Amino acid sequence: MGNTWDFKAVGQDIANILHQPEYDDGSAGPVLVRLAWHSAGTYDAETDTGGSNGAGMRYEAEGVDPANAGLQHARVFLEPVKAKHPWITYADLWTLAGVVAIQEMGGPKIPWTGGRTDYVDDSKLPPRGRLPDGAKGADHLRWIFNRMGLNDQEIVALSGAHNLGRCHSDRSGFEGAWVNNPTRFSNQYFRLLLSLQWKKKTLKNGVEQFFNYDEDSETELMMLPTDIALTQDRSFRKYVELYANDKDKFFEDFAAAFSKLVELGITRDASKKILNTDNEKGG
Ligand code: ZEM
Repeated sequence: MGNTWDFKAVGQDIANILHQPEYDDGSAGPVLVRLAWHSAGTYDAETDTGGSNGAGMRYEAEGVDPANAGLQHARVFLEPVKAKHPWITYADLWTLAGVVAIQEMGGPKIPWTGGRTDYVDDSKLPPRGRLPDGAKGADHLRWIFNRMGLNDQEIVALSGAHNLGRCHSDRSGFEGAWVNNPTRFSNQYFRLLLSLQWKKKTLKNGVEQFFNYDEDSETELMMLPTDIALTQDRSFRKYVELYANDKDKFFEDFAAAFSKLVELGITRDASKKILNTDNEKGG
C-alpha cells in the first residue's frame, strides 16, 4: 500500500496483539473495547463537544479521570501498532482497535471509517462526569446516552458489550466478570440477566453490586446496578428479552450502535483523500 493509509494492515496488527497470556483473561480485547467506548462516550450532541476526535485521553484532564482508570493498559498494548504505522491518528487507532477486538472475539463486523484527527480543539474538550456511573439506575442511563443522541434500544444493545471483560476493584471499585467466558462476544450477558437470581451485596469498600453463584461453572458472576436496571425498566427490558432470544438481532443492532458511537462528533478533513477506509479486518 506504500504511502496510502492501509487500515487493513493496522487491523491485522491489532488482531496480532490481542493475545496477552499474562493479562487478565489472556486477552487485551475487552480493555481495548472499553478504550474505544470511553474515547467516544464523552460526546454531547447539544454543544457538539467530546467524542473520539482528538484522542483526549493522551492528556491529563481526560487520561487520569477516575472513570478512565485502567485504560492506560489498553493504550500501552497499542503502542507497538502505532510505532509500526505512525501515520494513523490515535483517535482512529483506538476506535479501530475496539472494532477489531470485537470481531476477533467472535462478535459482528462493525462498519468503521478512518479520518479522525488528533488535533485537540480546546473548545471541544469534554468536562469530566460524562461517562455513566455503574452504581446508578435507568434515569441516569437515559440522561447519559440521550445526551450522545442514543435511544433506549441503543443503550441496551451497547450494554451487551458487558459480555466482555471484567471489573477490577482497583479501577472502578466493582469486581468480577459478567459471564463465564469473558473473551467471547455473545448474547450470554442478556440471557444471564434474565435467567439467574441476582442478589445485592455490599463489598468491603462499601460498593453495592449484584452477584450470583453459578453452580455449573463454580464461579461467581456479577452485574452492576445499571445492568440490573435494564431488567427493571419496562422499555429497557423489552430489548433485553429481544437480545436474549435473538443473537443475530443483537449482533446486528450492536454493530449499528457501536458504529454510530465511534462516529459521534467526527468531522473529516475534506481536503484529504481517505483511502482504503473499508476496514476488512474489523468492518
Ligand atoms: Zn462498561 N464498564 N459500562 N461498557 N465495559 C466496565 C467494564 C467494561 C459501565 C460501567 O460502569 C463499567 C459500556 C457501558 C457501561 C465495557 C464496555 C462497555 C466496568 C468495570 C464498569 C464499572 C471497569 C473496571 O473495573 O475495569 C456502565 C455504567 C455503562 C452504562 C451502560 C458500553 C456502552 C461498552 C462498550 C460498547 C467493557 C468491554 C468492559 C470490560 C473492560 C475490561 O477491562 O475488562
